[in-house]
Amino acid sequence: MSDTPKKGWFQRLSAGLSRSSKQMTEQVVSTFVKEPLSEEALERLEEHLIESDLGPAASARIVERFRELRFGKTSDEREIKEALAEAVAAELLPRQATFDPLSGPKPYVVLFVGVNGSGKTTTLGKIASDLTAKGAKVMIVAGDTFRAAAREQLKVWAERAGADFESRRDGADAAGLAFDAYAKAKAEGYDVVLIDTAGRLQNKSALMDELLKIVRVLKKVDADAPHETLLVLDATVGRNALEQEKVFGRTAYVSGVVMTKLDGTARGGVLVPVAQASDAPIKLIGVGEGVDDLQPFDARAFSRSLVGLED
Ligand SMILES: Nc1nc2c(ncn2[C@@H]2O[C@H](COP(=O)(O)OP(=O)(O)O)[C@@H](O)[C@H]2O)c(=O)[nH]1
Ligand SMILES: [Mg+2]
Repeated sequence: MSDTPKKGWFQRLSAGLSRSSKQMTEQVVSTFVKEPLSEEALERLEEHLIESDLGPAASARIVERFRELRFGKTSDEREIKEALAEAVAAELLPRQATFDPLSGPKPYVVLFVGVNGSGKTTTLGKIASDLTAKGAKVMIVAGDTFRAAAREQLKVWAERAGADFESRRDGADAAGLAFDAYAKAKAEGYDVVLIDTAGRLQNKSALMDELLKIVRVLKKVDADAPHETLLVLDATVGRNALEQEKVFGRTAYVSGVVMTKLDGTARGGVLVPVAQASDAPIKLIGVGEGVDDLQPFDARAFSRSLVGLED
């Protein structure tokens, strides 16, 4: 992930966020060019921020900050975008953190949680490939035991990454599998254990019980495990991602958020209210389905790209 050349990944992020940035800045920016700040234009900016899923609270603060940065100035398009990017970055900088499974205890256990379709398995697969490329000994655990297709999809990622794969038959107890796999990983000197989970939200309490049971049995092996619980959220669902954060954030001991599908969505702005609603910081972003399309979250770069600025 972090080994990808910076320019390449920024371009991918920008290409991905171009629909968000168009929606947010195209009309708005032109109303500020060569004009002193007017209340009307500021109001329009606030509306566009809210329409871009940034939410009312963050949008109001961004507009206030933008007003301070721009006060008394007439500017060109670039300066306006710079001021807007700075205002968005001020919201996000305190909500950024790094994911570094190779600097913690071994084996470092990472649990992936989130609703079906959010990108858990894909994110896990990308991380596995990145870690094995760095020479780490990686075990992947198919904790989504309900669907054979889910297991197969994960197995393909494991093979591609050159990671070992632990699974059980349909409907097996996910916690039992997680416990045995972790014990084995410990005995056999693995660096990282990546545990996929089911995401059926039709029965919220059953899902949460299952996740908590997995956490409980992992703690029997090591009280500090799981060392990371990543909540995977899909940006394309817009403000629904906030609801999902509420459901999982409250019960699942989330330590980091991954925002996926920031490529090609007009709703990338939702990362801002999610970052602020969540107790856990944003750690990674997904900008495509490919193995290189997972990136460390960089608040400043994200903000620049969101308003349509280049690196
Ligand atoms: N465009 C895009 N698609 C993604 C991204 N992450 C995951 N996906 C796709 O989203 C779909 C659901 O992902 P999956 O990992 O199976 O979700 P899960 O049900 O949470 O395990 C798959 O088709 C993935 O290829 C991303 O960052 N960008
Ligand atoms: Mg899955």
